[in-house]
Amino acid sequence: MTVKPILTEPNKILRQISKPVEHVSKEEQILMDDMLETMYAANGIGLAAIQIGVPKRIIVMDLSRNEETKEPRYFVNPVIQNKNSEKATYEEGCLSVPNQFAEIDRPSTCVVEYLDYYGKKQILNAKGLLATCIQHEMDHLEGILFIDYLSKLKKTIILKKLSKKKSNQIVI
Ligand code: K1U
Ligand code: ZN
Repeated sequence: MTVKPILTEPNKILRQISKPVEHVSKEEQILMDDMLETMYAANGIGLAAIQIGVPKRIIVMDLSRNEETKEPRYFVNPVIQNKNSEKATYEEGCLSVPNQFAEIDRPSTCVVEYLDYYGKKQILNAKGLLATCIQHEMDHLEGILFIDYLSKLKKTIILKKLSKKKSNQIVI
């Protein structure tokens, strides 16, 4: 398993719409293993393939945040079947928007249909942080970041900070 570099905003690749996976093969399983390793190394709870530059509709998550009792979850071609009209607010972060956090409203529960690590169809009834995280990750598949839900002013401030940080990182 390989830890891959995570793309950060601003980056056009993060704005791509990811493509459905035709068949869950060894290639996709290796990708999911690498994504999980990358997510753990960055102390995240979720990661979409596009965040490591691969435009496939694949997400990994682990909300356990416990070294001993890992609970990895794999989602291939996830589709939301049902969303609650009631909203829940969480302070969200994103490994592609480093060190920035904001309260975002999303449907409080959702039902997601997807293929698992072995290509088997599954249905998830999600609530709480699980519902927030899967919706955040599914946004990545559409090229959407949580900062897109903020006011224009807040988004501009964050993007300026991230651009400045990137230009300071360039070594000549
Ligand atoms: O980059 C990502 O998409 C992963 C992201 C997932 C996420 C966190 C919180 C709410 C929605 C989606 C992260 O893992 S951010 C870093 C993190 O570990 C974290 C931040 C806030 C709460 C819990 C974890
Ligand atoms: Zn994210």
